[in-house]
Amino acid sequence: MNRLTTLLFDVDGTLADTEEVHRVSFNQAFEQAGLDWGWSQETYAELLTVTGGKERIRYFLDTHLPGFEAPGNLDEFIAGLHAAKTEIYTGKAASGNIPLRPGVKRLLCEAREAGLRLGIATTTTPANVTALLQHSLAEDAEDWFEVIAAGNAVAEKKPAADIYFYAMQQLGVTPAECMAFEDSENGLCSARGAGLPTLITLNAYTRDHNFDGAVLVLDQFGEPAAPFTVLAGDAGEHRFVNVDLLKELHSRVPEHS
Ligand code: XBP
Ligand code: MG
Repeated sequence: MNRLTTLLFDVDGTLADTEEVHRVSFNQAFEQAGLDWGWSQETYAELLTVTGGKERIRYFLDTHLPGFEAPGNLDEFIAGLHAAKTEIYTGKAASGNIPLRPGVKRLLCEAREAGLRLGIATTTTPANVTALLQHSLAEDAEDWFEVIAAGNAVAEKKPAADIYFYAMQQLGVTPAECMAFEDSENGLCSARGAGLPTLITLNAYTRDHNFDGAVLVLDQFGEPAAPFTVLAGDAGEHRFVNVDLLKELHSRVPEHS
């Protein structure tokens, strides 16, 4: 059995409940551009099936505004909107007002103390990761992760497995020594596609997703005084995610899986 050496974390929805902040940032960027496209939570839940902000805007136009005529080149128009949205989002993250989800900071600190390697595998724009880590985790938090695989680092975004393959290649590790942490069906599909055992912490936007194939599905990582709820899988006597639980889950993973 391979030893667990590396933890690979998704960002949006996993480290922090960020999608509401993304949604509001998209809407503010549309308003700034004089567009009345305001995305409701219901619309955004549908659009979240497409990962990547630029791809999501394009999907919105294709499915909701097929007759839209961009002023000039459509790709450039979308890229401009997305850059404005990223500016707004990173400004919000820099305010420190995006809290990490319960147990995230505790688990990351425990993992570092236990000598586990940390990486990030996310679809979001790198600037968003920097702003969240620096202002919600620690000023030097980017240094906690040996690789931050984000956004356009790969050709195909989640649910394709590219971002996880890229992160493992940068780390020089095999899937058998890793565990992935995700919040969505696209994220699970990506991590499983790269052969990674995956722990899910769902959220309001992903509650109804299909998490078949996850090693454990929880409502959150939990804290000693605020235990998690197990929605699928077996956490034994554990009441919050810690390194011992991760090593126990990892030991159960068949070699070939
Ligand atoms: C979530 C995404 C991102 C964010 C928006 O990424 O799919 O597109 O919703 O960020 P993950 P951008 O769950 O993999 O962290 O606008 O920068 O894409
Ligand atoms: Mg996510």
